[in-house]
Amino acid sequence: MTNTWTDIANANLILVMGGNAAEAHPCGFKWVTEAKAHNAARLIVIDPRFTRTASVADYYAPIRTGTDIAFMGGLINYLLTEDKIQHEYVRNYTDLSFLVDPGFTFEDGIFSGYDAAKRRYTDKTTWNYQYAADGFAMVDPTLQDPRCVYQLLKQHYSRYNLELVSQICGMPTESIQKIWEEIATCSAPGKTMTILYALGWTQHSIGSQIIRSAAMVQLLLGNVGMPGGGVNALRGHSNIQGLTDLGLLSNTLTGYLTLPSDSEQDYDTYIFKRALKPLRPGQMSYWQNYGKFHVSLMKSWYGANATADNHWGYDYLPKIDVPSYDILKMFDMMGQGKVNGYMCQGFNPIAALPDKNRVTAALAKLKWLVIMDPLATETSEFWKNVGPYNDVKSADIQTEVIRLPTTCFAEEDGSLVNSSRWLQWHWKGADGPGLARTDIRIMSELFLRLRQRYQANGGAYAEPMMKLSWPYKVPEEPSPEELAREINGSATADFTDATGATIKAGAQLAGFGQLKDDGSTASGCWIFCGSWTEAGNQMARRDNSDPYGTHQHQGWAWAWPANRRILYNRASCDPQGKPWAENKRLVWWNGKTWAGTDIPDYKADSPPEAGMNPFIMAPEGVGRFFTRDNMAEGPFPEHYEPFETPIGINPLHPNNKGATSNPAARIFDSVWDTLGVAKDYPYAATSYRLTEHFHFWSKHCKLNAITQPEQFVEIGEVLAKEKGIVAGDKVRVSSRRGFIEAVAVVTKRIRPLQVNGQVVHHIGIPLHWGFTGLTRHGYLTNTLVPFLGDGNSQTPESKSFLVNVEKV
Ligand SMILES: Nc1nc2c(c(=O)[nH]1)N[C@H]1C(S)=C(S)[C@@H](COP(=O)(O)OP(=O)(O)OC[C@H]3O[C@@H](n4cnc5c(=O)[nH]c(N)nc54)[C@H](O)[C@@H]3O)O[C@H]1N2
Ligand SMILES: Nc1nc2c(c(=O)[nH]1)N[C@H]1C(S)=C(S)[C@@H](COP(=O)(O)OP(=O)(O)OC[C@H]3O[C@@H](n4cnc5c(=O)[nH]c(N)nc54)[C@H](O)[C@@H]3O)O[C@H]1N2
Ligand SMILES: [Mo]
Repeated sequence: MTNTWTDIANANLILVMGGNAAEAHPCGFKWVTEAKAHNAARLIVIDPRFTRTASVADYYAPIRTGTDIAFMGGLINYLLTEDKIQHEYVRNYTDLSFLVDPGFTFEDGIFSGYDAAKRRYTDKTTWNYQYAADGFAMVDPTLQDPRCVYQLLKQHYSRYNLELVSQICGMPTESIQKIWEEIATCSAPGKTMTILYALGWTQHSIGSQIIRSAAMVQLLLGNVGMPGGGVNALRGHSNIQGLTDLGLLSNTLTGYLTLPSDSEQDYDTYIFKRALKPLRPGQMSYWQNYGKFHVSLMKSWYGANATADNHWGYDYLPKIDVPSYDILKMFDMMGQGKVNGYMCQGFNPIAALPDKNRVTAALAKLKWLVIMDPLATETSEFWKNVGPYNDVKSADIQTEVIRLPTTCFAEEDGSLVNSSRWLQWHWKGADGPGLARTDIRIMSELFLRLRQRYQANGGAYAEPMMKLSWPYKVPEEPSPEELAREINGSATADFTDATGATIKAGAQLAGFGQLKDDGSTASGCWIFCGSWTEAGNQMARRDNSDPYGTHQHQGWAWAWPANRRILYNRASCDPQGKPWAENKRLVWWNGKTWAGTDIPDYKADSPPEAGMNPFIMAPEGVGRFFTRDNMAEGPFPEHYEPFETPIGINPLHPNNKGATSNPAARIFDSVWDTLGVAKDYPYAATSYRLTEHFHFWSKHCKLNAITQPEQFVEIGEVLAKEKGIVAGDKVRVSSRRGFIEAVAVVTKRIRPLQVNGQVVHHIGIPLHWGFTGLTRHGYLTNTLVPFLGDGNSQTPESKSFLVNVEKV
């Protein structure tokens, strides 16, 4: 989230689109209720299904899955043509005036630099600004130059008119018009809209670009950095925010530092690129400090073994030979027999990943599979024949499965990072049962034993193992407190910080501003620096007072970065440092320093005249409409159809020339043959969760199993009638990849949509059942989903695929 849960109470308009917060985030949703009750806020919900969130909305409109860019692109067009933008904000705080490279083009849905054979943009050099001789990007403050971002943006979205958006989205023009008008009112400085989204946006082959299109709308309205504004990802698992923060993706290090690639064997090359060196004149971006964060990380991991002479242990870091080893890539390799063993920790891939049969076949190629989980999951029994629910030939599967039972979060102390970036300490409720051990214990013992073997037998490159610092009181089980203190970081030598204070060796650091690149500081994750200081464990704070009445609650837990609750909050005031509106005060320049009810996202003593820009993580210092080369599929979001499209064409290119689906999505060669077409599978399916279950594990819990005991699918009344299906019938839902059978729930909540001259029906498929646990056995929903994903995040397209439905 750019903002925080509690800040939703400050919104005037709440757009829930691409999520179902009332069911998937019921606790956080109370801040929506709060905004409605005490701020007269209005709630708009856009979802293919009339959800529980929709049931309390002021306005609801249906949308065809996978078409949100068309809606947002149309909205951008509307805001520009109706002149409903926050002028001063966009002029000062965004890239609208920047001039773009003359070679940058866009034709038939494809930007310049595309290599059709490789299915990706191999040349992104034109996705850039024009630079003057002095090194600055060229700008045209009048916004008239045909190469300025404003003109290119206008041109790009001029195609997205009301009629066409309605044709693509299947949303009536009156609904679209009404929602656009209402959203446009939030361009007034005293009014803000917040956008809440989750998987209804991410789980598409164009997911990342849907989210960008929302960010663009919020920039046009001047709603980023504002109380009650922002683009807010409601995250999933209780600590999934912590997972990405701590660098558990295959290509990242902690705090969004990145792993070197194969071509970066040289340390200086690695640091220079990331610290944006050589710096352009006037260049911003806090990433200039990359070296300090990285050296401190290496000191944290390798202690005295990380020295200036060995480039802080740079050679100990793996160098990655592909862009990433994401789960799609790993399971594709596994399917090709290129993976011997797999450690599966707190993850149930045959239930969670797309195309269950493909995933099962991949697991069957492993020599060994280790499952670390409190429960006996479907993945740990993937080899077992469970009738129609897991129809495998056990005798053909030779994979050795080893289970290591773990405790769960309630059986240990520790911290969880929520969607608001709050690190909240929690305390153990009970000891784990039986032989269950904490994940920390299992991983530590594994490490110690591996190291012993390296010690005894040597190995190809033993240093990264042998040199790792392991300073814990009980080496077999470091305590959560020790780890949390280490992640915050401490001084490794006496030094004087920027404020002139002397920091003694061994002292806990107060914040990432103290980090150094000379080896005198260690910090396991720079953005967490400040969470466990000399003043103690900040994550354990539970002061919920709100002294300014602004819903920022600075004393509740600790938010990264620097306990700041709203990111880019400098943008909440005008260039002179005065809040855009009295009722939206957040931070301001008080004549001497930046102050406010949140921690200013800014150098405290840099006066407005100094002209520092608010988007401090970008080299330009401004919000970007034109992302340059950061995205896989281009600088502007463009609507592409789901890979399995119910209408067969992209209505933006009715002559069928150009791109139908995302030309830069993640799709492997062997997957094309597993895709279905509308002739055989006419219905648009989407999968989702229910309040009563958590993925695939709450079915092991009796009370949850009682509340939702049996697998069902949702079918609209009109389609049900056409198919002769009545509520309670058993139906078979099939895709090109397999089928499931479930009870039909016939509902008014899913309506047929008029799309591009035809009727599109949606089928709703909850995802919680399987062949283990206490509910009735069911089929894994992911039997149906295609094995492909977004080109940036590699998130599978679980929200838009094609199925057929028949009564059994
Ligand atoms: N009770 C419960 N809560 C949970 C979870 C759980 O399993 N159970 N899981 C947690 C996790 S890990 C996550 S990631 C979150 C997910 O949170 P959500 O994303 O809110 O959950 P989903 O149920 O997957 O809902 C997505 C909604 O998006 C809609 N949708 C589908 N396609 C589209 C589309 O193209 N456009 C639009 N506008 N909407 C679309 C669906 O109809 C559905 O209502 O929930 C978390 N919370
Ligand atoms: N079709 C379709 N597929 C989807 C989705 C969808 O909407 N549609 N949603 C996707 C999303 S957003 C998600 S997050 C995934 C969820 O996919 P998974 O994360 O694989 O699903 P969970 O059932 O939550 O599995 C988590 C496992 O962690 C175990 N666990 C709990 N606590 C601990 C612990 O402390 N230590 C260890 N080692 N294990 C623990 C649980 O027992 C459980 O088995 O599914 C994805 N798949
Ligand atoms: Mo998730």
